[in-house]
Amino acid sequence: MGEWIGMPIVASVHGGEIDSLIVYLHVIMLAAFVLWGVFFILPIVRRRHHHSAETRYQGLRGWWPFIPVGAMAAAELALLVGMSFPYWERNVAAAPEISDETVVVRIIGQQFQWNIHYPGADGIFGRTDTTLVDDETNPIGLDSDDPSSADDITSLNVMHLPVNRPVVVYLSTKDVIHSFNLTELRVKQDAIPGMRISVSFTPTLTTAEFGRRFEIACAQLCGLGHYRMRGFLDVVTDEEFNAWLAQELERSQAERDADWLFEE
Ligand SMILES: [Cu+2]
Repeated sequence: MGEWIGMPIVASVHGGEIDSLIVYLHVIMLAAFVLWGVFFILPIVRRRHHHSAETRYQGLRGWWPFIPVGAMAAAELALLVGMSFPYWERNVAAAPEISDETVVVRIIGQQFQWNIHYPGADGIFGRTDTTLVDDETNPIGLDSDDPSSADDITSLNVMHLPVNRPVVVYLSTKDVIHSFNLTELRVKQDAIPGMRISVSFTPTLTTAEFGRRFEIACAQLCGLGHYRMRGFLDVVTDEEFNAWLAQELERSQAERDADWLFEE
């Protein structure tokens, strides 16, 4: 439906619903524009044609203007109660459902990059600590002494996700407010200091089908380097995803080993 008003292609399960809401809102606003236009212009035209008409100062009389006003209010209320509230309840307010299928990722915004953290094969995120943060070697402050850290994967500005599997992102930020935005997946969520916010979605279109990489944009002006706070999302098949995880694990571990050698 979104293509009617020039929305970008939809690449997630919930995206169509968001687009319908936006389209309905535009239809209502168009109706309001036409209705109010007529409402204001009609008296002017009538006045021009009836020179004998007297100006009345006591304001509008009669009940008929309440019809369009009431209709408009009813349409907006229907959209809010019938579509927005149920959508919010299902997709935003409800706690994320995590099954064996679910891919869980932490994303930590920072001026001016997206740090991406996968829990690895054990499914448990290693401990992180702000005192361990090193902007060059350990931007998320992963604790190498925690056994669950050993298979964790950290990646900078590049996220991979398998197609058609539910994703839960735990979004946080190291400094100011950022906003995690995947336009084609209709995902946009502020990252707020001191909060861990979950975002759920299911990608339905692979990067290959889309024809180019999905862009992770920061949708909140977050400082001088905001324009370059840009990452990429590759949606791939399950096999490609597992191959990428294996390769990234090797890279992450090699990088960490190098850092530990350096520290000694
Ligand atoms: Cu930002």
